[in-house]
Amino acid sequence: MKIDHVTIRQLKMRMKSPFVTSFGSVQDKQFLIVEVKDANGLTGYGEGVAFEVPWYTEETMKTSWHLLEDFLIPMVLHKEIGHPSEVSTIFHSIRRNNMAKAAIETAMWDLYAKQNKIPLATALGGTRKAVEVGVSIGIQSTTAELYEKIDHALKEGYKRIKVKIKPGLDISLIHAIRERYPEVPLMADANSCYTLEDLPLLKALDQYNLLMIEQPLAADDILEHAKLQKQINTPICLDESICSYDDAKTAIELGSCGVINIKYARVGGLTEAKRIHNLCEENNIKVWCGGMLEAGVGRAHAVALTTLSNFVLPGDTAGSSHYWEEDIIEPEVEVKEGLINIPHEPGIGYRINFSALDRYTVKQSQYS
Ligand code: OSB
Ligand code: MG
Repeated sequence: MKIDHVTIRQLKMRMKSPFVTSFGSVQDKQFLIVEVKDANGLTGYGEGVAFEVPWYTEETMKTSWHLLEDFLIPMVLHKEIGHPSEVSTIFHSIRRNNMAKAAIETAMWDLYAKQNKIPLATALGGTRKAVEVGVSIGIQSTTAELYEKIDHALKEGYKRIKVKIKPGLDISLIHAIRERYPEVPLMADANSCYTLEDLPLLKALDQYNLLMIEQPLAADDILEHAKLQKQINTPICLDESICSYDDAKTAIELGSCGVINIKYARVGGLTEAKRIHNLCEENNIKVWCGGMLEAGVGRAHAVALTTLSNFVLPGDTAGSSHYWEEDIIEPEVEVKEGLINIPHEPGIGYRINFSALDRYTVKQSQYS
């Protein structure tokens, strides 16, 4: 395959409600959409999901734009590439910057699947016809609001509830949720805000029958997570710590986790995500698909990835309407009874809603 034209767009989309974590809040989400085009005019799309502020990983939307424009696009434009799985190898000389890499790597996967007239899920080797999803609920100002969000998610049929915790809003919060929802499949995401000094508190969470605790310690604390996992019963799920196949290998060998949240963008694209998925499968580590509050393009890639066999737990890829008044794809990603049906159309399987895409675009550049 060969691409002759690339467009980067910066979009600004307002979320229905702000998403709050221990690091801050986002409501007007800015991110990138990358379009790659071949000589026949076929197009593939990818989403650059880095936030404006580098709280989750070191990348930002602006660093992604810089990496794409100055390094990554020139490495693939007008080059003959056998298969999209080669793109991550081509990018090997560029360190990290995984979300920038994923933005164009996923677009190449979409284009490849369209060129071959197969769904992206099939191109990736996925077999599921539908995937299970849960929701991730940000920090709410009051418990009443949290209950309202949980009630709504359960009514919509989501398969599990994830809540964000932070120091001062952890045991009391989980306790309150368990009082009201004793049986709901529940997990907590700490986004790296504890240290091993918080061991008593993390141990105390064991009594609440959580499915897992996500990323309790710092991103580079893979060793400390192994020490923690030996002392708590709740399975640890790593998110921020796993940015590559090698990170996953280290975590598995050390016993740092029982579960890995795979986000294709955090690991540099679908190819690396699949390698990590396979490694976890061989080592009995369960995986599920995380989210980055994506718009439709990024969401469609995540949904396709989730069709691989070891995605055995519900993901964070809720339906479009959970986040947006109007998404940039048609049809939107829809969740029924906690399931997303995998589209049959070639590529990501959803069409771009160009009228919405244009309305949300605040800046764009073309490369050919
Ligand atoms: O830690 O999984 C996370 C959102 C932004 C950044 C990091 C995380 C999250 C979420 C929400 O938990 C996932 C989603 O709904 O897309
Ligand atoms: Mg997380």
